[in-house]
Order: sequence, then C-alpha cells, then structure tokens
Amino acid sequence: MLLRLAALAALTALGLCAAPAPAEDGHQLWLRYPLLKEPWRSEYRAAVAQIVDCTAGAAATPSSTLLLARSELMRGLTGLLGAAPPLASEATESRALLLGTPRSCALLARARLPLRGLGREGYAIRTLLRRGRAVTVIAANTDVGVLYGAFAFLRLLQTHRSLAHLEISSRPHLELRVLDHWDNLDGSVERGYAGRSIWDWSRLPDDPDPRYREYARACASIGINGTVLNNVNASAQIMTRPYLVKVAALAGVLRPYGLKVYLAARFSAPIEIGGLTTADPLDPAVRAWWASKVGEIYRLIPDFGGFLLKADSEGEPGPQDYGRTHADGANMLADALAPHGGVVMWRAFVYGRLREDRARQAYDEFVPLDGHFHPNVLLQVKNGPIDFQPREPLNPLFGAMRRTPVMMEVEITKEYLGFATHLAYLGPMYEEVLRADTYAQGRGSTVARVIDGSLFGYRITGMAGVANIGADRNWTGSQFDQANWYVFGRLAWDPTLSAEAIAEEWVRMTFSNDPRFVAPVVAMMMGSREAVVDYMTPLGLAHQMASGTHYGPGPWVAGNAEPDWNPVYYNRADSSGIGFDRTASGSDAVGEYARPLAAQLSSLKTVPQKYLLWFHHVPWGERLSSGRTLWDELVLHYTRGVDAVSAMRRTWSGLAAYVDSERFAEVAALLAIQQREAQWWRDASIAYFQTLSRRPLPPGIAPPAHSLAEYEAVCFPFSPGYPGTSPACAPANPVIP
Ligand code: GCW
Repeated sequence: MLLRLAALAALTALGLCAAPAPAEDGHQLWLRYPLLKEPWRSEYRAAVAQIVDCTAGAAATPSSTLLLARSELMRGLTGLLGAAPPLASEATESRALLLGTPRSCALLARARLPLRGLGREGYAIRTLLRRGRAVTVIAANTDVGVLYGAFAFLRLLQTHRSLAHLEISSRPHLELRVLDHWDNLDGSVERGYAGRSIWDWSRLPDDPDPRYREYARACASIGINGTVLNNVNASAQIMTRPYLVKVAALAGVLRPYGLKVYLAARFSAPIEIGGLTTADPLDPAVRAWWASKVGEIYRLIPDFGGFLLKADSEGEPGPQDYGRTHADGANMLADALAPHGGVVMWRAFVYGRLREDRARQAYDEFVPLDGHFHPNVLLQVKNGPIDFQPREPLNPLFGAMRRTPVMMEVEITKEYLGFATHLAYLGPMYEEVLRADTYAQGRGSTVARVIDGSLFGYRITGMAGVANIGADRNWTGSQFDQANWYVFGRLAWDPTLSAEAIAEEWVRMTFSNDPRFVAPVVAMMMGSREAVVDYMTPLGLAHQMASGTHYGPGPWVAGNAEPDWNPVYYNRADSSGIGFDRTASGSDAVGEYARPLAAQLSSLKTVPQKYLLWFHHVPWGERLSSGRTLWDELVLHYTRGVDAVSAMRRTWSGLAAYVDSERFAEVAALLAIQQREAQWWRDASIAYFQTLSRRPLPPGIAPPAHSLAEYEAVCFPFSPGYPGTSPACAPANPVIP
C-alpha cells in the first residue's frame, strides 16, 4: 500500500498522472484564488515582482479598510501565484505594485494621478513608469476605493487578462448598491431557498459569526455597499434596544468592507413598541417618537444607512391607514433621518382594492405624488409592473417619476424562476430591463439612464436586489445561483456592462479558465433564463404559479378570494383565446408608457412577441409572424423550454473533467430536478390550456404524460421559503409526476 502511494505521489509529481480537482463545496464563491497554470503564473509573477508598503511617512495611519485591501491582495497573489511577492517599503524592483490613496501613500501623493473623476468609491489601476521602471498602482480617493481596486486587480489575474499597460478607471454609476434580505428575526427567510438566515441574532452582539466577514468581503468584491438586514414584511422588534445593539455589532463587522447597514422599518412601530395609540405620520407624538428612535440608532451606528419601507402593501401597515399619502409617510421618516444623513427607500410595490388591472396600480398611486417627496427619499420600484415574474415589460414608473429619485428593485432569489434548484442566470433579465427604453425623453431614455440619474438629474441613485443568501455552505442554495448575486453587484456598479461578459468572468473565477469549459457554460447560462420563461410563462404570460408557495404550475387556479391572486386572472384564457387585454380596449395599462412605446405595445403587429399575451387577448387561431397559430406557437415554446433543459444537462454531463467532483455532482443533480419540473410545467400547462383551445398539438409534439385532473391534484408539501403554511397533502395526492 505504502509503495503504491509512493509510486502515485511520484507519478503525480512528474505530472504523468492528472490529479483530480480537489473537492470544493462552493463556499469560496468566486474568490477561490487557485494556483494559476503556466504560462499565466510566470507571466504574472514577473509582472508583480514586489508589493510596496508605501504607508510609512504618509499623512494617516492605515485604516482597517486599507489593511483589508492589502491583505486581500496578498491572499489572492499567494493563492494564484503560489507565493506572495515580497513586501518592501520602496519600489526597488521594476514591476512593483503599490496601492493606496494619496493620503495613505506618500509615493502616490507625488505621482499626481488623475483621481478627481473617480468620486468616493472609484479606483484607477495604472501602469506607470518611475525612473525607467514599470510600476503598477491601484489608487483611489478613499480606502474603500482602494479595496474595490484590489478586487478588480485580482479579477484581472483570475480571468487571465494581460497586466501590461494597464489604464483602468472605474467608478460606480449608482450610489446605493444594496442587498435586501427578506430575513425574519426567527431565522426563516421569506422566499429564501438557501437555508436559514445568515444572521444569528441569538449570538449577537457578543459572538459575531465569522461568516459575516466573509459575506461582507464577497459583497465588497463586486461593489455592493449596503445591506438591509431584515424582511420588508418587518417586525417592529428590530427597532427595540436589544436588537439595535445587535445590529450595531453587525454593522461594526461589515463597516471596514464599505458595507452600510439599513433596516426595514414597520410603519406601525410607534404603536407596537412605542406605546402610542397611533402611527399617523402627521401626529406630533409619532414624529417625535421616530426622531428619537432614529437618534438612538445613530448613537449606536453613526453611519447607519436608513430605512426601507413596505407600507400599505399586502396587508402591511402604512400612512393610508390614517388617510395620509405615501408621501406623508415617507417624508415623516425622511425628516427624522435627514439630520443624520440617512435615506428612506420607499417601495412602490403596492396593490389592493383591485379595480381592473393590478399592473396599473403602483403607477396610479405614485405618479400624482411626484414632486411631493423630501430630498432623501428614493422610490424603490420593482423591474416590472406586477411582481418579479420570469418576464415582465418594464415598470411604467421608470420614466414617469421625474422629480423623485427612482431606484430599481430586482429579485436575486428565484421565487418565480425555479427557486435554487433550477439553473437560471438572471444577468440577461437584468440587462433586458436596464436596456429597455422608456422613451421618457425620446429614444435612448433607457431604464439604466433613469436609475443612474442622468435622465432626470436625480439627487440620489440606487439599485436593490432581494438577496438569495442563506446559511447553506454554498451561500445561495446552488452553485449557479452565486452567479446571480455576482451579476447583481456588477450591474449595480455599472449597468452598461454586458450580462454575457459578466457570466464569463464569473465562470472563469468560480470554475475554470479552460476555454473548453468557459464557452459552453457561458452559452448555457445565457440561454437559461429564457428556458425558464419558455417552460413556465411563454409569450408574455405571467403569474401561472401555484398559489402561495409559487412552487409548480397552477394555470387553472381560480378559487382565491382576491381576483389577482389567481392565475386565471392573469392568463384570461377561455375558448376564444388567451392573454390580458391591456390596450385601450381593455385596462389601458399600456397608456402608462410614453407615446412611442405605448403605440408599439398596443398594436398586435408591432408588440414584441415576448410581451404578446401581457398586452393582448389573442385568439387561439391567430397567425403570428412565424406563420404558426398562437396555439401552436405556445405549445412549441413550452416544448422548447424543456428541450433547452435537456441540452443543458447534456452540456454539463460532458464537462466533468473540468470541475471537482462535488460541485459537478451537485449541479448534475439539480439539473435532473429541473428537467423533471420543466416537463411538469409544460405538460400541466398544455393539458389545461388545451381544454380551452380544443386544438390538436402541432405534428410530432408529444402530448402531456398525464391528464389535467392528475396535474391539478399534484401536491408539493415541502416548498421552502413560503411564509404561510404549506398545503397539507392528502395521501392520495400524487407528487410531481
Ligand atoms: O413577490 C412577492 C412575494 C412576497 C413578498 C412581496 C414583496 C416580502 O411573494 O413574499 O413579500 O413580493 O415584494 O413585498
């Protein structure tokens, strides 16, 4: 045995026997820093011959943020190159690397770098010539800028970019780049599919979990600078003293990484924990309570970010309970926060007292209030007008609020896109909405230009993502869902980046730089969200998920008390056709868009096919531009979605040689679940709609495997992330066919 081991070791040392990739569980995310292969290792070793500690003699002692930047660089280079370059106090070597701000590094102060345009968080990475020697500098105006620069520099090595003649300047396009955690204080996570909450309130403030630092480091590596710790369906308890002390401890851990803490506030907190009889925003006692509560928070957390509010929405309390407006409510909190520099992120996700079309409601409520909000209020608007569906057109509030800063909220957690088990890379979805044209100021008025403030000159800008992070070892419930956290951060930093380029970066850092792996995996990711749209809600359908849990198909569901909790409300399918008429002959939601866009969406001839049934009720036999009938097209889309998942499985099964066995097996197992559920979605949807269309399937297309009655009886009892009680399944209920 010993001899055999020795022989194996010798062979491995000689490189004659390929060592299997060491097992990984994904915990290290995209910050793995594995030893680079040649020729990259030698090239980069030559390019970074020395790291210069230029803090001696500088105006300030290095901050913890600056020390983190340096240690990250050391850690990254040690991993990638096999050893960290030597640290010296002077640039004695050609190809020395130095990092810092003009204040923290005397050499940089003398170099007179053009840092003015970089703002508070941007960075420059430059190759300079110093007395004939090439020196690489990572420089910024602030220490957190240096930290971002250090991660960006490491990314160059992680993705095999050249380090010659670097001339990079980067600054965030948006100010607030925030994760919204829907984490409850009991440790559950609403719509969370990655295990329990990472915040362990029971052990704070004394024993902060080391994970908080890892979390903050990962956020910093992609430029995320804020975190809302608790669910928007908020408990007032978070504002009590014991919790605030815990929040302060957490804020202390996150701060050096540039991550500010925010809280979701409960509007009725003055009653629930303040002993008042009202939460009326115009009541002086209520205003005084909030002012004093905010003062208490800032004494504990001097750089506290502010509040996120879900008010008068889905049963949450709000100013309308007192006959006041959203502006009254938001301004009251804004006034309390303003002296301390805090902001209010007021959500526009409101609906209720349904008139005719839920898609119209947020617009109808908020547009009349434009101009009435105080300067430190942002309106937080979901990407689409209804709710994080696999595909929605842009929310008409983008472009309609000219005097109120609008920030965008997207869902990173995949509530409506297959939870953590289905592979769906959301980059293309975010990109689709960021690039969508509102036409608010003529052509080119993209959502990106609305939220980056350039279109209307907003005072504050931002983007929020509902986090998909939990206590699972791999953070997000699956390997590929890490990419959604990643792409959110990168696009919030720069909404003009391409989803595809970001996918490639992520794949290279997370798995491998081998082109035989990178190309097929990026292609698979880029098609993955469309595959989900196809097998769940093709051609502009929405909200066809089972009620409550949102797990699996339920296009037939009609029995919920509120009309807009029913999938039939959204599909409007009957014997004549399918789709929601939102043109002037229907709810006229289309009229909420700027003229040229409204005209394009209104006409059956010009509406993009992907939004067809969102805006139109279309006869089953209608001929589409493909020459096929609507019914045939619909069936083909469902089928195409399932086929795309089969193709992803085939692609992945050929890639075992490039991935460690643990992550390979996990992805393969989840793709198998996805295939089964994609088939379920397709078959159940076709089975239901066929009872209305009464049309045959196109030739060569397989019929659903089971009857509609069987699909209707399917029960999935264990849906994670559901805030209510999951349906009880009778023994006779089949599980997913
Ligand atoms: O999509 C819906 C979710 C709710 C969520 C709500 C919201 C936090 O099903 O679970 O509540 O959106 O965004 O407020």
